[in-house]
Amino acid sequence: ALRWHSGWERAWKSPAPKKKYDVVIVGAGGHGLATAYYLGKNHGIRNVAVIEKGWLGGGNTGRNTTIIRSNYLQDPSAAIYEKARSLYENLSQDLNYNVMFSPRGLLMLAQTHHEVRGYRRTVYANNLQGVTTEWIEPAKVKELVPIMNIEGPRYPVLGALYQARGGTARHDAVAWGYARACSAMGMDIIQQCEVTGVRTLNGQVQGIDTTRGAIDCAKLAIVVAGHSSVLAEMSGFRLPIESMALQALVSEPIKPCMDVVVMANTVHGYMSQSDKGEMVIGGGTDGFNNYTQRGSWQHVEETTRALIETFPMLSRLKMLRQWGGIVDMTGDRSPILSKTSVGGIFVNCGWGTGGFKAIPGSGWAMAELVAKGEPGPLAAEFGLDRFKEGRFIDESVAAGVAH
Ligand code: FAD
Ligand code: PYC
Repeated sequence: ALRWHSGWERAWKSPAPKKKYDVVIVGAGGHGLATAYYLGKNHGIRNVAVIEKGWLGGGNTGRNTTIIRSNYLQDPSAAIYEKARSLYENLSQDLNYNVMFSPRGLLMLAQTHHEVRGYRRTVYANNLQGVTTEWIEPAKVKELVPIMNIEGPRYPVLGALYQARGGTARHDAVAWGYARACSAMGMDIIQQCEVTGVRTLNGQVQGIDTTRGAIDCAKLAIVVAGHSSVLAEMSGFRLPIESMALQALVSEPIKPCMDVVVMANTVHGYMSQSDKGEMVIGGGTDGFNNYTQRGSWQHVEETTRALIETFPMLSRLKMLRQWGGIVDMTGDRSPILSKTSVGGIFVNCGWGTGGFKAIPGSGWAMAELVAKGEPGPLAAEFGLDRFKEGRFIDESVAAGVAH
């Protein structure tokens, strides 16, 4: 039967770069591709190239643990993450590509009294922000996750912050779906093309140098996550970003045993079950800055040890593989969507350990910023000026991942 599997049309074209574009986006991760998509869809700007040094989706977009939620504390965060979550609800239909959005429910466990107070506060904030979350008691947690030990003894489960329409999506499909839609709009997605320099004249962007030649552009969007500081340096400014590896691992596949996503931020680990049956597990970032896209033994041990009291079944599971991605951390754990000191250059970065869930909302807001030259309501609070003004959007608790 497989002999018919030939001559398939490519999902996206692989053109040679043109000499000039209205907008060049560096980075074909989810955020870069979503920015391109909403530039075309919402603003009619289609003379766009997305430049990628590797393969599209090969950065953090293809390395994350696919958790989607919008249970943040501060108003600007709740707005952009909830916009993203609500776009995820219909993304498969919008892109005509199955991104396997699975709003299976997400729990953030409270395992200290401090966390109980913190998450109750988040529920109140979310209710005011129009984000549907609720506080649930231990018995309800046990009902939702029968395999969980809620008794302790070290870290009993005291309740949880529950978002019923949080969940997961297939990370590659999100990148592929956006890429196919961008290509269909006539945009150029250029892979295996590294940006090596940014050309400016009198404080205005002129274009980029790449391993496939020079490309001119009227506007440049830098959307490269862990390499944001590198691109900023090429452009002649600095960013308040630190890069470090975040790791994850999966177990051997087992029969369905947990149909929600669980984050246990005090012991520090989180877990969901993939459609293939693997337990998808992650912990905190590496404790030092680095550009290492790989896993390490220490993390396998630390993360499984952290989760084992709450999930005793983990003690008998074999781990199958592990990996890492380079995440871009800001001091307040909130993203940057901003103009820069160079005319025509915009940055979208700082999503750190939590940007997969934000992809549609971030792309929507970034497209508006690039198209109009000024941020719209979703991006307005996330400018670089907040670091000078001390106007931080502190999400170090909601980020949920130790750093
Ligand atoms: P990327 O997908 O990294 O894309 C940036 C692209 O830029 C890369 O493809 C890179 O090759 C390219 N690039 C870099 N330099 C250049 C250059 N010079 N020239 C051309 N191209 C260049 N978030 C969640 O919301 N939920 C989760 O469960 C979650 N889990 C995570 C687990 C792990 C292990 C990791 C690593 C991250 C996790 N995240 C999670 C975070 C999330 O993955 C990222 O915030 C998000 O994917 C960032 O997307 P991006 O498009 O900005 O970056
Ligand atoms: O942001 O929800 C998140 C997350 C979970 C695991 C890594 N990031």
